[in-house]
Amino acid sequence: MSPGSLPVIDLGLLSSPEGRETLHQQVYDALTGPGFLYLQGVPAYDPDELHECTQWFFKLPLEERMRISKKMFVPSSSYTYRGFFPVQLGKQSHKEGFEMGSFMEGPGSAPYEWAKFFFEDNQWPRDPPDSKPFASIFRERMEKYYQVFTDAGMTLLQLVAGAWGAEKDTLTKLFGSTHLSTFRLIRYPSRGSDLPECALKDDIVLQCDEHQDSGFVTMLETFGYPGLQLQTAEGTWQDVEYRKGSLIVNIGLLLSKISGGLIKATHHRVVDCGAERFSVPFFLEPRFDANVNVTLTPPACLTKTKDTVVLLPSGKPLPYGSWLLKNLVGFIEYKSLEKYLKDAENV
Ligand SMILES: O=C(O)CCC(=O)C(=O)O
Ligand SMILES: [Fe+2]
Repeated sequence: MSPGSLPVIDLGLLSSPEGRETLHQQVYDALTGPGFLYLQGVPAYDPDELHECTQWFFKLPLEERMRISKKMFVPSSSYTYRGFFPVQLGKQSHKEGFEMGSFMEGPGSAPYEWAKFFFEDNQWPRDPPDSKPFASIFRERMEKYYQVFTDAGMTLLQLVAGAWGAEKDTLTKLFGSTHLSTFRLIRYPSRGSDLPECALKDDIVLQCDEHQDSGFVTMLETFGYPGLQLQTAEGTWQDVEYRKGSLIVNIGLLLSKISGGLIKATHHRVVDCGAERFSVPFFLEPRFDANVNVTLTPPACLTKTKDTVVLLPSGKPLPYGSWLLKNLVGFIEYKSLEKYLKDAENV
C-alpha cells in the first residue's frame, strides 16, 4: 500500500440507491483490507470547532483540569470513568486527556453495584477567573459532536450490515441512547529528554505504543498533527495522512471477532514527532447490556474462504459491559477494577 492510499468512504453517496450499493462494496473492501478508511461527508462536522475546544481545554490551569480528574489521580474524586487524566511520566503512553460519555442528563441507573462507574455522568471544566468565557460553549460543542460522531458511527454500521447482506439494524441495535461510547480529547506532550526504554522501538520514539483498539469502531480527528501510523499486512509501518474534514476510521477487536476475523482490527501507534500533538478519538461502543456474543455471517459468496474463523464461543450471552471490564483492567489506570471481574463474568 502506498502512502495516502487509504480508501475514502463518502457519506454523500447515500443520497442515491446506486450510491449506497457502491458504499457497501467500498466499506467491505476497506474493512477486510487495510482496516482503516477516511469517512468523508459526515453531516454537521466542523473540525475547527473541535480543535478550538481541544486547545481551550488543555490551556486551562492544571488545577482546573485536576478538579475534574478521575479518582485514580485524585483520591477524593468520585469519578472513575469520566473526566480528566494527567500525563504519567515514564509510561508507554505519554498523554493527558478528557473523556466524556452518553449520560448527559445525570448518571444512568446501573443494573449492578460493580457496574456503577460505567453509568457516570460527565464532569465539566469551568472558566478560570478573568478569562474570556468559553466553558459553556465547550460543553455545548462536546455534547453536539458526541452526537455527530454517534450518528456517523450508526450510519457506518448500517453500511457494514448492508455490505454483509444482513438486516440494516443487525449492529446498530446493540447501541441505543445509553451506549458506552467514549469521546476523548488528547494532548501528547513531546517526550523531550524523558525517554523511558518502553518508549523506544528501533530508534523511533513513541508517544503511544503499538496496539489494537478493543471495542467496535474508532473515529479519529488528528487536526493535521503527524505521528499516527498503521501496520500494513506486510508488517511495515505507514503514516496515516491527514485529510481535512474526513474522520479516520479503524476497527476494534470486538467487531473484528463478531465478523469472524474478516473485518480487520489493524495495529497502529503514535510516533513522537518532537512537538506537542493533539487528537480526538471517538470510541463507538455498544450499551452495557447488549449481547455481543453474536456473529455477523459473511456474505454467502465468502463462506468458503479461509478467513471465516475465530468466532466467539457460541451459547451464553455476553453483555458488552462484561467484555469492556475485562479489557479495561488490562490498563494500569483501571487495575483496581479487577475485584469486579468475577461479578462481571456471572451476569
Ligand atoms: O492519537 C491518535 O492519533 C491515535 C490514538 C489511538 O490510537 C487511541 O487512542 O486508541
Ligand atoms: Fe487506537
